[in-house]
Amino acid sequence: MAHSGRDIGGTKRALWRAMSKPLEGKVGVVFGVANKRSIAWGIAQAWAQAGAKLIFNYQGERLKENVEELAATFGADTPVAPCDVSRDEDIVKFFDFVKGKTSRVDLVLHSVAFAPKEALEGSFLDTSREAFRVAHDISAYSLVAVTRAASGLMSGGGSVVTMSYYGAEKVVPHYNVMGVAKAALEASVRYLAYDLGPKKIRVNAISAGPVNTLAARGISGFSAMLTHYEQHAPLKRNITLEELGAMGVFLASDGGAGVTGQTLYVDSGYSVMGM
Ligand code: NAD
Ligand code: 0WE
Repeated sequence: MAHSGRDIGGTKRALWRAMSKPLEGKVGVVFGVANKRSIAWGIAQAWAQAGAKLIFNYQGERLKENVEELAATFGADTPVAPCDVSRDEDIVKFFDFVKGKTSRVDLVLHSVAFAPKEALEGSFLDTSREAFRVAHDISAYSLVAVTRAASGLMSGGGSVVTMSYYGAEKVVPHYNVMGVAKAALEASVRYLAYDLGPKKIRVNAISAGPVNTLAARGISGFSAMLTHYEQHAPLKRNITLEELGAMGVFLASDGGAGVTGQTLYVDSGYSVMGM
């Protein structure tokens, strides 16, 4: 009786731990924190809360202090290193740094996008060859490059999560070449899922409703978009970083074990509307 009582206690504790810390023992690499409003920061906080140890990139010296300060909230020893994803040599150096900190990676968050500002202003028809190239390089190809580099360290399988937006499948005025790049990103998610499935590495995208971040703030008419979602989305409100974090934890954990190649919407239901 005393013996079985101890066993049940141990089983209960293990169950409680699995439920409250679903990412305990996992190591994650996070790309795309610029500041505390970044979607990457929202998902990183949820991953850390769920028990994961994290390693962060920052894009350039301008963002170094920001990211170091945020990362340090998970402990002063949280690794942070530079990586501009448009540079192959940066990606090699960054993953050499990662290898110095951990022998295995389980999770990757890719929360990076960029198009030259002028490409998000006029009409899509006027997109230059260079703006098209840059948008696709940084916003879509970088997922392939980062996933390939990380997959060498994902010996126990894992989960790769990237961020998309509805402009990938429907026309959102002024999203322009970013919409085309997000379509390439979502297709890349499917092909990567096929290639990496045999290694038990899952690859998925979260398609987020509008969030007031650095990348969004520069966009003229962005606050009108937030209001539009409040009026027209089924939930009649905008989404939160916490809700993106919760979806990030689901995809990273065993809850998402059968899910790969997908684009999952965290958009207050906006994308189901026909009018
Ligand atoms: P953000 O500005 O906080 O994050 C964008 C990040 O991309 C920054 O950290 C920036 O440093 C990084 N980045 C850009 N070029 C880079 C490069 N060459 N190398 C390395 N990093 C680079 O804005 P965010 O809104 O959090 O954007 C994150 C992701 O979420 C993007 O993929 C964006 O398209 C997507 N998204 C945003 C919204 C929104 O409304 N904010 C909605 C849906 C999807
Ligand atoms: O993916 C994005 C934005 C990504 C982005 C933002 C910028 C602003 C600064 C990419 N490149 C740049 N380049 C810059 O110079 N979103 C989903 C947010 C967003 O951007 C829009 C949107 C929405 C939503 C642009 C036009 C219309 C809607």
